[in-house]
Amino acid sequence: MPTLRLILGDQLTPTLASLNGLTKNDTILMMEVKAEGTYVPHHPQKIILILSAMRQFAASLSAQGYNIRYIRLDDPANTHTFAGEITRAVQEISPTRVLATFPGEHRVLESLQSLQSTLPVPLEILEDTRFLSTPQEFAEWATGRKQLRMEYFYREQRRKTGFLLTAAGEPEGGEWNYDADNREPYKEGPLGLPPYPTITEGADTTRVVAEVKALVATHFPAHFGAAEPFLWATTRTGALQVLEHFITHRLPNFGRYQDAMVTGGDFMFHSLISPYLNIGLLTAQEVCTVAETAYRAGRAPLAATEGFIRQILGWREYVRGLYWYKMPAYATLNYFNATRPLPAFFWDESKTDMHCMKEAIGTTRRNAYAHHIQRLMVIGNFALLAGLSVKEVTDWYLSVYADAFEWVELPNTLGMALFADGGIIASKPYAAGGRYIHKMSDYCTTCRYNPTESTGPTACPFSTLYWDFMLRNYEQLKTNPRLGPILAQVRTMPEKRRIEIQTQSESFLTSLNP
Ligand code: FAD
Ligand code: DLZ
Ligand code: SF4
Repeated sequence: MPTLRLILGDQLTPTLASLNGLTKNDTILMMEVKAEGTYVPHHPQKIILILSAMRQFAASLSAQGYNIRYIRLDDPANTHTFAGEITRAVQEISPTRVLATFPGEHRVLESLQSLQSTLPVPLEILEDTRFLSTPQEFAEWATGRKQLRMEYFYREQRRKTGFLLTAAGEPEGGEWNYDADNREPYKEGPLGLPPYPTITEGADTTRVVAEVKALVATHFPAHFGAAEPFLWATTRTGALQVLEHFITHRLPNFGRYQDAMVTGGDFMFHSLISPYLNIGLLTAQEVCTVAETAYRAGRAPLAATEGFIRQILGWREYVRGLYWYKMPAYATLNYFNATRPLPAFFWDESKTDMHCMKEAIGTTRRNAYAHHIQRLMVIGNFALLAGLSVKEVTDWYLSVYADAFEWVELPNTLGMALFADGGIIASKPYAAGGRYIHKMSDYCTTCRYNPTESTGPTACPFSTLYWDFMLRNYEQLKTNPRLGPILAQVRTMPEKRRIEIQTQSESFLTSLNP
């Protein structure tokens, strides 16, 4: 009974559901297709990472004697879509059935579902068991709740999985969440930061990555982002090295500096493992286990370890649950009706004088990476305050980060950063003026703008836009209890001041898209 088993580019895990019960009569289908590289213009490093990891994952299965039908990007018969390649494989191999694992994007699910009615054999879509929770579990948790708050979902996941629990089933140290001990600014400058992890993967990897780089340069020549230096691991071996480097050199300070930003500090104390988790080279279970083991061995403080595990067991699982619970309608939400086109400097940071934006977009271009607070409180905050088009912003995030797959990107961008879901993820918009960025970074000290000024020739655009945002969206925000003190200031703002802010804001916003 030969089965055709699909492995998509973010499903590179040996325990994948569609590989369950694999025999040497079966065929595994892996496809490099142009449509997946262009539905948004992915950063070259993201494409290089995925295709290089796919090729090496296929080679390891092939070395174990399994049949792989591996369609390369430069294969002349390539139809360049998943649907085209699955259909072609079924025609040529005549399997009795096709097995797929639940994909990471709604559009791919739709495409697989429509194939179910056109293929001559059954196509089964199996649960993706690599996550610590299921969409069904999330839906049961969410149904009937007035508010969906990550913290409560996370506590249930802690209880279920046992991470950081005492023998009596209580949270380790007595608290579920140690955020109060975390999140300091960082004062030492980039020289005090840990080095980038050394990744040693061997000659085969070097050869594969070089081949793929050449292919990507030919097939996707105009995409935003530098292909070199390519910093990512493309095998499980390399991904484990990055994880170990994090545990030793970064985890002890992870919580403390989780929200800190410093000029030249592209990676701070972050783990850099999101691309590996998202394409399947690492699993959430093993990453949380390794972090907990480090804590229990006295290698990391509880606050840092809990903060790190919360990002994976809490946020990562929560946004996935929410994505599948709310899609496809979620992608169309636009609470503030934000429609302003993306300014050109999102594709070229030399076109802005805002130092914080230069740093955050610069690391994005160089590394296909920006750390969380750059994504949320610099770029996302700017997009929120400036009323940038939700669709353009979410497409931008989906294309520029090596770890971006819609199940995780969309709730974070549309929900957390842009508040376009009206408060499903966040209880208030993550809106902040220049003072917040000044507190958490050294960016403002070398910026031509002044974070404490919201009007005048050196006013920080974040500070101007912050007040303009509150004025502009007052009606939609006025019932939000968490914004009470700010909105009280908006209500009592002298008219002269309001006009100054609105005039300055209007001229700044007009200058974004000349
Ligand atoms: P660390 O800071 O070391 O965190 C450890 C791990 O926790 C990450 O690897 C990630 O798996 C998980 N994690 C942390 N925060 C989140 C979160 N909010 N949601 C889900 N998982 C989280 N993450 C993605 O994986 N893909 C995306 O496309 C993505 N887009 C984002 C867009 C915006 C606007 C924002 C605000 C956040 C986004 N995030 C996304 C979440 C987070 O910023 C990244 O996971 C993180 O920066 C990845 O770097 P790291 O591995 O060094 O993370
Ligand atoms: C992002 C991406 C790219 C650029 N290319 C491929 C590819 O050629 N083949 C493939 O299987 N996957 C690719 N991916 C990842 C897919 O887009 C990913 O499987 C979906 O986003 C998840 O549904
Ligand atoms: Fe950014 Fe404003 Fe600070 Fe300049 S002054 S770095 S624009 S927050």
